[in-house]
Amino acid sequence: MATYFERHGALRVVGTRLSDAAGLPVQLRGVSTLGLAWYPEFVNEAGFKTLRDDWGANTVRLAMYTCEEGGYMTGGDQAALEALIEKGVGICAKLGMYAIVDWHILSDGDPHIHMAAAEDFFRRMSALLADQPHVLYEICNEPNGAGVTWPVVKDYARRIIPVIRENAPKAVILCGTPNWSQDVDLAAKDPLDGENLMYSLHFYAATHKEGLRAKAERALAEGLPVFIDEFSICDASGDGVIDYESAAAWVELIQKHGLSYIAWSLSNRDESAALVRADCARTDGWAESELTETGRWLRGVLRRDAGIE
Ligand code: IDC
Repeated sequence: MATYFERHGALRVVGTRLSDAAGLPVQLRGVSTLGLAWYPEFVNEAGFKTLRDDWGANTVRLAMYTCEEGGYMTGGDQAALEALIEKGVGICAKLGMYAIVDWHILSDGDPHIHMAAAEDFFRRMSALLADQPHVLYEICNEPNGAGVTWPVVKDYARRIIPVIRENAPKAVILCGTPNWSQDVDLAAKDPLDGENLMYSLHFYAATHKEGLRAKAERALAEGLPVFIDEFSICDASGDGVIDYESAAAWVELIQKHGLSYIAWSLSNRDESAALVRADCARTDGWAESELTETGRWLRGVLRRDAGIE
């Protein structure tokens, strides 16, 4: 069977929708790694193949923390991290999946803090991956903090996007939004200029409910292309109880608008958001019983959307 990439090829943005070369809407569905520095072993071909064939995923997000422990700017081995991204992107190419290169800011709430490093990173990564049309670039995971307003994020984006465009003029670029990538309504009032740009919306279903869904609806109604490049169904700490009712309401919104969605996280960390059980050491070929509650829920949603069974 043709892979999702074989069927759709290079992507572009048409109106609010992510679309393929022929202009038909596509929906990227998949998982995000946890910090690449922490769980490098999950970037492996057999594991991604399980995600593709058994779960029905068509995309993997490669999350590289900038400032958490062992991050790119906080003592991490930069060459090793970049090699891991290149490895993940290569596996996705081989399997016909899409790959998202994520500059995962978090405690560094203002993306300007490491602006020069971000420029350098995206210049080199986009040069390295220039001829790989399955790659999307996510330029700042979750801007946050007092003063990190949409104009501030927009200023950062206006500096980084041209750097990527020099090498990958048509690649889809995902831009974070203020307040941990929740304030898509602010971006909708004042979007960036340029093509093939989408805006991040992140939710954790037990914390984020009607209020955030309403924001998403407003942004979409105003024509903003929204991409859910991170979410889970527990609370915003990545842990705590799962809220299945809120999760179902989010799935409804996702399906209503054909939004792309990427779940946090491909790891066996002992927390609710992890997809693999903490007592399972496998990095591929997981049995259902080796998945967490979140993992089993996600697999079900992905399989249904992929038309498996
Ligand atoms: C969390 C991880 C957790 C880790 C922490 C670091 O799940 O294991 O210790 O980061 O501070 C986000 C972030 C994402 C968070 C996640 C859960 O993008 O990095 O991961 N989350 O808190 N935004 C909302 C929730």
